[in-house]
Amino acid sequence: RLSPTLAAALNAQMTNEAHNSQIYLAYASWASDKGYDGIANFLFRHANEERNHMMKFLEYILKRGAKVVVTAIPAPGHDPKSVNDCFEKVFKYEVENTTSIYNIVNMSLEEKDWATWNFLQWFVKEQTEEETLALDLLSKIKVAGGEKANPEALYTLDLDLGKTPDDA
Ligand code: OFO
Repeated sequence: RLSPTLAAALNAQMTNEAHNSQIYLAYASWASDKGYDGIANFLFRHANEERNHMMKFLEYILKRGAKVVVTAIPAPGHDPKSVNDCFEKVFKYEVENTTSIYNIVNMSLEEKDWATWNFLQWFVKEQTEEETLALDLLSKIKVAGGEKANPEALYTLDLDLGKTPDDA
């Protein structure tokens, strides 16, 4: 059985994942409105991934005999100012999420709850991949000299992201 401390932390993390899903939904809608259909497509798919993460936490909490607490999800905040700003923010949120997951990994270690420790390793790997992806997209925009300097590079990025396959 999960300790009350770990159950609370995992429930909070479940809400974090739902919050990230809302952020990606908002950014995807923003990108679509700006005519960046590929970027929107990528962000909509990512919103689904975050929702799947939320479900993984929910199912794990239930499986370990603790209570799932579904709460309100904070609003996503302001729209990005540009594509660069969008991916800067995405990277920032992913780093925050990684920190939050590492904290729970640490708690599970302290409690010697190896099942939870093991469950979280999937997320440790996933966060590394998501941070790398966001950094990679940011550097593609920057190498091209920023979106203002080179709208064609942005156009290519938009096309590429429209083709990125689902991976969650
Ligand atoms: Fe849930 O992986 Fe991003 O935040």
